[in-house]
Parts: sequence; structure tokens; C-alpha cells
Amino acid sequence: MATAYVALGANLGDPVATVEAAFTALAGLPETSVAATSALYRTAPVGYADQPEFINAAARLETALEPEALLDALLGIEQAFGRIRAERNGPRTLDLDVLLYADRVLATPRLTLPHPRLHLRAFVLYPLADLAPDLVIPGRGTLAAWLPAVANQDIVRL
Ligand code: PH2
Ligand code: MG
Ligand code: MG
Repeated sequence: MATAYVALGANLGDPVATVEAAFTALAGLPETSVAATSALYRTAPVGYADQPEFINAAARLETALEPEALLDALLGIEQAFGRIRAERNGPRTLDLDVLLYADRVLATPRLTLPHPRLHLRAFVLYPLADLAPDLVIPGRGTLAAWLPAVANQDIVRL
């Protein structure tokens, strides 16, 4: 079994209900259990600004799925929640991203680990800090060291 961290994001429909239901869906994945879930956060959109605020969270999984199998499983949950892939960084019913998988460093056409932007985003770092305040991000140092760099990003713990 490996420890993996997944980011959850939603900004269409009822995003709080969606993220809570997504925690349940993660617990239903094969060969996987949800070890911990973060608080929910209301966050300003990063990147493409002209869209609703997001609800973001993170989960720690224990899984026997290999990283790309986990990615496929997450895409399956996104589709079950009615995700339509429109514009990049645009609004979404549910986005599930693999942030970290054990201490793996990986770059395939489908998946880069650690997630290449996780250390730059308050909406990822704060939920991750709930789960693992002492986390070391492979290749990037400690999570705690990145928090000051995102202090200007709007985020409210619900
Ligand atoms: N996801 C993005 C782009 N921008 N902004 C916030 N606040 N939360 C997100 O989950 C998010 C975003 C692309 O996946
Ligand atoms: Mg994303
Ligand atoms: Mg995604």
C-alpha cells in the first residue's frame, strides 16, 4: 500500500455537497481507503479569474493502485459527477488531482508527480497542511516553507 494525496476542487452547482460526496466516492475506490480528509476551504479562482469561487479540500489515501490507475479512477469519479472538460482552468463540477504518491517523482504524458503547481497554490497547500503539517514535497522541500509565498491568495477555512 502507498500513501497518496488527492486535491478536490469544485465551483459549479453545490460545490460543498459535491466535495463531501467526492470524499465518499474516494472511499469506494477499489484497493483504496481514505485515511484522512482536510477541512473545506472557499478559495478565489487562480488562473482564469472570471469564474465562481471554488471549494477546495484534500484527502490522504492508502492505495494499492499504481499512480496511473489511481488517476484513471479519479477521472472516473469526475465523470460520475458530470464533469465536462471545457476550457483549461475553467469552471468545473469536480476536479480531482493526484498531488503526491509516496515519494515518487514521475513525468509521463498523463501524470506529473509531485503535481507541478501544488507548491504555488494556497488552495492546495492549506488543505495538505491539515493532513500533513510536516510534509516534505519531493524536490521542493517542506510544505511549511512554501506557505508564505501564497499568503496573498484568498482562502477561507469553512
Ligand atoms: N483549479 C484550477 C485552476 N484554478 N482555483 C482555485 N481556487 N481552486 C481550484 O481548484 C482551481 C483554481 C485548475 O484545476
Ligand atoms: Mg486541478
Ligand atoms: Mg484535474
